[in-house]
Formats: sequence, C-alpha cells, structure tokens
Amino acid sequence: MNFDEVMHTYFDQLKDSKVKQAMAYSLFAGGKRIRPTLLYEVLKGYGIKEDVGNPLAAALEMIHTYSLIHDDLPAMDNDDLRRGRPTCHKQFDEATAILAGDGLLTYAFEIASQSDLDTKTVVQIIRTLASLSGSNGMILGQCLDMSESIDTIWEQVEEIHHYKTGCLLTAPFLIGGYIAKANQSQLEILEKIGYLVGLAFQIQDDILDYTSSAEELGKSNSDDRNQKSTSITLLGLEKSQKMMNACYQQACQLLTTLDNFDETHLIDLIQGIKNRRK
Ligand code: GRG
Repeated sequence: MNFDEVMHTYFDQLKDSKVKQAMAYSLFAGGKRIRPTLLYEVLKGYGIKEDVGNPLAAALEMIHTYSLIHDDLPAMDNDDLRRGRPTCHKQFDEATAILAGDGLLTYAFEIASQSDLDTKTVVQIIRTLASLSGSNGMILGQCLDMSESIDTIWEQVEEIHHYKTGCLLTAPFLIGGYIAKANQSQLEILEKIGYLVGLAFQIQDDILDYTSSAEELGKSNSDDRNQKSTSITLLGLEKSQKMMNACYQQACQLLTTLDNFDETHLIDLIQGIKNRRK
C-alpha cells in the first residue's frame, strides 16, 4: 500500500459531507509527504516494520495539511495557491475551509489513538503530538509569525522557524524514538535532529520562495506581499544557503551517533530533501 492508500483507509471512514470533500481536496493534492516519510525512515533505521507507523504517519500529514489550510485563510496569509491548486477557501468558502482544518486536526488524534502499540506509548505519542502542534509549539510559531514585521531581527525569525516549522518536523523523530523505546538521552538527540532539519527546511523554503516562481512551487509567496522578514531579507542568499547546508550536515552527523540505528536511509532522505526544488 502506498501512503495515499494508507490515508484512504482512515479517511474513507468519514461520513460524506462538504467538509469531507474540502478535507480530501487539500489532503490528496500532492504534498511531498515529508513528515510521514521521515517517520517511516526513522522506524526503518530502528529495524521496525513501517506499517506500525501508519496511523501516526497519517495523523502527521493531517495535522500538517490543517496548518496549511488555516495558514492560507484571509485572516492569516490570505493566499490563493497551495499544492498547485486554488487554496481550500478559494475552492470552497472560508467557513468550509476553517471546518476542513478543524476536521483534519481532530481526526488526526482519533486515528493516532488507534495505533497498535502499548497504551503507555500511545499516550506518550499523543501528548507529544498535541504539544508540538499546539500553543506551545506550531500554533505559538504561527502566533509569533502573525506579529512579525519587516523590522524583526534574525533571532526572532529563528524562533518563529523553531516553533512554526521545527516542531512538526521534530514529531516524526520523537514518535519513532518512542516506538523504538529509545531512552531519554537518545530522545534528546532525536529531538535535536528534528529541530535542525526543521530550521534547514524553513531556510530552504525561504530560499526557494526567493529563487523560484509561484508556478514552479505550486504556492503563492505571501511573505513579500505581507512585508515579512525572512532568512533571505535578514541573512542574504549566500549566508542562508551556508546555514541551511550546515544544519542538514549537523543533523546527518548526529544521526550517526544514535545507538542501534542504521542511519543510511534517513541520510539519503535528508539528501533528497536538501535537493528539493519545491
Ligand atoms: C496553526 C494556522 C496554523 C498554522 C501553523 C505550519 C504553519 C503554521 C503554516 C504553514 C505555512 C508555512 C510556510 C509553514 C512553514 C513550514 C512549511 C515550509 C510548510 C510547507 O511544508 P511542505 O513543503 O508542504 O512539506 P507540502 O505541500 O509539500 O506538504
């Protein structure tokens, strides 16, 4: 089963409605599926069967898609294009897009609770998912981002990246670690790797927004229009590229320090992410 088929096994259990149509519109629109893929590769590194991660991989992609739908809303970034198509509120209407985001977020936790793991691990994972996507995590990042302006300094932008992008990219590493029963010091390394990948990923996003067109990226760049500071406006292109490479490299180096872990697949994946064009 490919990942979209996995998601359908859960998604198809929802009752037919306009909100389900809007959820499907955004969820099955060809995202890169980076967060689920990271989880599968962490599990592979620990020698654990990938299927074990299916509900959590689906939950991660649903939370991520909800964040994109809400981020695009008129009250937030007010964007028209996402994943190569009109944004959810443009295709449907604002109320339906809000509900579609809410529906994906809540369903993600329902699915996560169905994981075939011992109860303690499931609770630990759900708590981590809630914390990383909630108002101490991704939502805090979005809140900081909303009050950001052209006067913001790099340290503030770095903090926004940490919460807004880093938290949800750290989730697959920690979830994989919990499933593998990694000890506290190993979990701390996994967390560090997640935040490094998150920072590199967001700097790369800023670089791509600067160097590519909306058509190439399949999404509009609202940072310019909204007069936002980015890695490019604060550090310049060359320094941003250096910092991005250094973060990816440090993440790959840390992967080699994990106990009982075959890092080769994840290093290949991170290399692939580093070479992404959108
Ligand atoms: C809680 C409303 C709310 C928003 C949270 C995550 C987020 C904040 C907003 C999304 C917009 C954004 C630019 C986030 C930074 C992370 C990022 C680069 C997202 C795009 O992720 P990709 O490239 O997207 O993995 P695809 O479409 O491939 O899944």
